[in-house]
Amino acid sequence: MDRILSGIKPTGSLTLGNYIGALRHFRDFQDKGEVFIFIADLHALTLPIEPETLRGNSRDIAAFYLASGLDPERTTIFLQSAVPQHAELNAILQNFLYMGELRRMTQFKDKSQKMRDSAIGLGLFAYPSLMASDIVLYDATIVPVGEDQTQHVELARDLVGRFNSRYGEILTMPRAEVTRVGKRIMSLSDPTKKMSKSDPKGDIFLKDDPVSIRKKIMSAKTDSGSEVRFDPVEKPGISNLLTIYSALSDITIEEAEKRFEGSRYGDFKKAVADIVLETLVPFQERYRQILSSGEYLEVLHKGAERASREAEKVLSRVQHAVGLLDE
Ligand code: ATP
Ligand code: LTN
Repeated sequence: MDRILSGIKPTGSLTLGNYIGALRHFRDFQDKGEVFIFIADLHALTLPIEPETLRGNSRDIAAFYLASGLDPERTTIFLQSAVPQHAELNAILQNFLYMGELRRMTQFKDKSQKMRDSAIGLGLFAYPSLMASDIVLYDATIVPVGEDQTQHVELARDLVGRFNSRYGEILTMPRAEVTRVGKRIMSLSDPTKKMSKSDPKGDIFLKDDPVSIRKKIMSAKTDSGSEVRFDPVEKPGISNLLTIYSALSDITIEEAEKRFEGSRYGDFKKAVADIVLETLVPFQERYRQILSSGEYLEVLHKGAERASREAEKVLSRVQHAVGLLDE
């Protein structure tokens, strides 16, 4: 049976990109194997963040997980920091990743680009080591993520190969699973850039009110010409909206193109806004209700207990393999 694991870091308010690329798929995996979904709060500390913001974001993600249909009876939902084995395993596995390969990580390059060396935290550089630890700690075989995270999963795979060739078959080999449509949703104001919760220009946030969601979509940057056609190079804006539309209506891009053949940009945008709101409005209602009832607290508590029991098994295996005394 597959073990499925993924997480989102509470660095900001979740976007439509997070929803389409990651969150909406988690629920479907519940029928395919044993699912572990966590809030990567330790990873959120890799860039400066206010304590209250971090706490609020973590609560929000817990509520969004439940609102998206994750069933705590079937899925283990927890905070990364509540399971100390993540940090313990990382202390061992970080020795099997090398400076050269960490330096090549696109996310590190993007995030550290505008920073002075003296301001870049070690945790940002070592981010993929903790992420690899998250993955192998649960013997995960499938890791559902958006495209931007596949490089980290590849590195985790390298680490598993390296570790196992030294110590035997100790760690389980994971693979990334990326959604067919919507693996990289772009910003609405600059469709050449990824929609990202820490760079909020032109983003749709899952918490936005319906009026501003519609406004953002209606004023999304489009391209010259008037044809609704998928062409990410010549028509990045329209292509991004087509991707959002197809992902949320569960049809192919070609089908969506056909549906809007001959439509004007304005009518097309209106249809995109309709489908986004149809999806998000009921979702937001569930989210608000879960947050005010506080039911997520009990879920996180039980989740951490269950996760910790599973994590301990792998941690012990690794500690023993590398020669740490375990009697
Ligand atoms: P940050 O801006 O803090 O780097 P982010 O918005 O990129 O955050 P993450 O926490 O890194 O979000 O990602 C959570 C999940 O959402 C990951 O699986 C990631 O691949 C996916 N994801 C993030 N942004 C997008 C996007 N624009 N399109 C599709 N998937 C995305
Ligand atoms: N880096 C991921 C969050 C994350 C994650 C993981 C995802 C941390 N550990 C393990 C999948 C598996 C991100 O930014 N979304």
